[in-house]
Amino acid sequence: MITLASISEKVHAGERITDEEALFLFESRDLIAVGELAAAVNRRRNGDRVFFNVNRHINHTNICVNRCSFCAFYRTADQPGAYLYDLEEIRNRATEAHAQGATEIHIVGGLHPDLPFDFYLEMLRTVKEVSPDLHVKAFTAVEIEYLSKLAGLSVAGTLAALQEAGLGSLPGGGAEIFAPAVRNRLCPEKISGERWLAVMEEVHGAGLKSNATMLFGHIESHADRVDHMHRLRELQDRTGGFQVFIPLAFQKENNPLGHLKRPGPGGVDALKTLAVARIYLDNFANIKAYWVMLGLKTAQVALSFGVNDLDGTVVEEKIGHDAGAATPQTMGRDDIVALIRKAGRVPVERDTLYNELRVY
Ligand code: V47
Repeated sequence: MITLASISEKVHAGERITDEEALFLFESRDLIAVGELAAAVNRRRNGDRVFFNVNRHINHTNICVNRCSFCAFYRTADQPGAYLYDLEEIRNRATEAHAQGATEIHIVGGLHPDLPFDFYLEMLRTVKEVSPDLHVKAFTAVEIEYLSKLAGLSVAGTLAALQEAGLGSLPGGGAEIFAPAVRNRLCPEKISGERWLAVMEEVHGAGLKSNATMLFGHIESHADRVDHMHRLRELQDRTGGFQVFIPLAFQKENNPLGHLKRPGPGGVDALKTLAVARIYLDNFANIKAYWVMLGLKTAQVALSFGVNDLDGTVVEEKIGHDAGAATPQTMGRDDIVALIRKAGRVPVERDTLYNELRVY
């Protein structure tokens, strides 16, 4: 019989937990016990250290051919509010970020119906021209698949061209929920979960690191979350290319899914999800609390529930804020350091590839 004690014994012995055990943890009403177990796993790996980075997000366009039901960000080209940055606007943002000490530019955007492949290469080159030291983490697996069609190249060929132009690693977006029954309701036009994973396998095969996300707190079940993490753990066993797992808390405003009276996850659900992820994903080095979607207070408390990474300064965030996120657009380096210190932990500034830059 599965009990909290039997799971705890396994985890303390360094053994991997099963899907059934992960489900048991999700269904447990003992949030504190689950959190303590996750905190113990994290303490063993990372001690008191909590990572953050100084970064800037650039969402170059919100024009998108995929009309995902959870998304408040996308527009069709003729809708009010549709936008596309030109290379000058990209350069200005990268220049500003570099002046503010950013080490990373995080670029993702909609699947624009008629930009040439060259635009994407130019975007990367533009950032690298601002400073070759800026790491460009860009394009989800969904965008990579789209770009490969656009370029008429294989995924490997597309990645090689993007790398040549300055691509440094990939963010983890577009994963949503892999289970087909849910995915078909969330984003029927998006590539399948299997394809997302296959593209990431090629990304890792090309020697690039990536992140992995899971959009939670909408129509998915606990079993769907376990299935999602199962597929990630399995791929990670084969490639080791994922740097961090990032559960993204669903924001409910201005999107059809929210209008179905889906309120998004509460604090208890968010903390439990991060904790179960820390316990289950034994081959992931880092678990990130993305403060933009979680809220600052929940993100801070998450540091006692297995989390060792808070993302970064962000600066300009549209995807969560268009969907009603109540957090600020940005946090200064000092704000993040204070937030971590006030949780009794040690702030460590990292670069995108998790090299330590400075201990505060
Ligand atoms: O794929 C869209 C999500 C993702 C909503 O890799 C929403 O370091 C909540 O992936 N409520 C993009 N989430 C953002 C993302 C990300 C963010 C920060 C760091 C990293 C990283 C990756 O945002 C999308 C989608 O899953 N999203 N709409 C919404 N209403």
